[in-house]
Amino acid sequence: MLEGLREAVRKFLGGGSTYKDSVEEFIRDLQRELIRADVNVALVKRLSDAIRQRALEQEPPPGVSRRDWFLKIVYEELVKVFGGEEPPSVEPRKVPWVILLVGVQGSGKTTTAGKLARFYSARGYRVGLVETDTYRPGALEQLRTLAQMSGALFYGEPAGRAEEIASRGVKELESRGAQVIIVDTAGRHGYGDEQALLDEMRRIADAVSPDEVALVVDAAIGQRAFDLARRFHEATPIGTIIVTKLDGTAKGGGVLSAVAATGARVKFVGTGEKVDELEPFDPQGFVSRIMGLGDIRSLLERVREAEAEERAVKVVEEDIEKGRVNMRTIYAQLKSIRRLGPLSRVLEMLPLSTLPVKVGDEQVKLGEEKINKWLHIIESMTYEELDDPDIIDRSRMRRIAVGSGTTVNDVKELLAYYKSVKAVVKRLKRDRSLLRRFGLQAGE
Ligand SMILES: Nc1nc2c(ncn2[C@@H]2O[C@H](COP(=O)(O)OP(=O)(O)OP(=O)(O)O)[C@@H](O)[C@H]2O)c(=O)[nH]1
Ligand SMILES: [Mg+2]
Repeated sequence: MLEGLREAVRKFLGGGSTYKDSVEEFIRDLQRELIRADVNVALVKRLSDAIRQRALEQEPPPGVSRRDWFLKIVYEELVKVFGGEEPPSVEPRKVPWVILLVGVQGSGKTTTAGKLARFYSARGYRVGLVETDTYRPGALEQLRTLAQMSGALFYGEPAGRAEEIASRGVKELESRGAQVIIVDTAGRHGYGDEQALLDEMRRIADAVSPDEVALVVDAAIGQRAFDLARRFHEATPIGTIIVTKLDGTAKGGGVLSAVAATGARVKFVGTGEKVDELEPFDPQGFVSRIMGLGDIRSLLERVREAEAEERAVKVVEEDIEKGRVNMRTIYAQLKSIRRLGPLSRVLEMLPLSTLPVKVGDEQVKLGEEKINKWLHIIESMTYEELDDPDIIDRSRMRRIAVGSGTTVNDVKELLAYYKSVKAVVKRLKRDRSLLRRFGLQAGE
């Protein structure tokens, strides 16, 4: 599903045509892939517009290429389409946690009941399964076998009213200590229409007051899942959605985006017939996978680091402007020097790091090694010391040196550097013309 997206990402990162042309080409590839996966056309249009607009309006932080920045935007917009940032919680919030599985015939309810039993058993819960389907011959035995395979408790009756079986089943399993109880329902009825199914579902829900109603949807129905989920939701508020058979269709993108568009959450996806082929659905993981996991992970990491640096640089700038320098300022400054290297924009803006600093007779050169050592030293300081380094006396120096695996002399050297920076900043603050010359004035 959406296999072509990975190729489009690779092509885009590879360069070739101009940035603008590449963006348009990528958006076309993306649209084609999404529509092939049965994602709703209006949704695809909205997504493309959002991506294009952000790509035009937002500038990458320093150190991030425009292509990386663009793909980060694509990633974020796709995550929104497929369900948002938060992976859904699969943990029961009370005991017993009763899950009612509903869905049309053949969607995979009974199979999923078995998979859920296996999933929760593996997490250490005592699980119970209830079969209420008396229409489908063999349903009882199908689920009993699945229960045995995962060591779950089982309750079922060969005939009777579904809501009464459900009610007796939940009570019985609860008394036997089940912590997660999964109620399977029929997809096929004597009357054979959807209304009969929805009515029965409502009666069962009234009888057992489930903590979660999970709609089981076959991925092959694609974007039609939108209307299906809505109809079920009107009958009984659907808590979550489980998409099955994602392994067997190209329409996975359609079903996942359609479900997200209803506001419901996809909690699990089924990826095969076997009892362990069920996984919690994580929109971020899903989007990373379709875009090419390795590429996207490292790209997002690069952008995140650059953004953190940009914030650090802002802190330094603000502190300098206000004439307020403490060890946190030094830390932020050292970090930005280390990451961006001497030729970066940051250093041009920060006269401090280019000023020769005298400590005793030796001139301090801020080499990579020294910066790392100093960062360790600062990390060993208390909040009090960070805010007011002047309180660091001989005994505090010893403690900090031990804590950071350095020597008292190293700590002294850093403190001397701090004092010289502070002095420079004071001087800069006094001399506003100098400040202006270095472009550090607010608003410039
Ligand atoms: N490939 C694949 N097949 C699945 C998956 N989940 C279920 N199936 C298959 O789908 C078919 C129907 O599954 P059931 O669990 O019996 O469906 P149901 O919703 O209980 O059906 P009714 O009780 O008749 O409404 C079976 O052949 C399952 O093996 C899945 O995630 N992947
Ligand atoms: Mg069934």
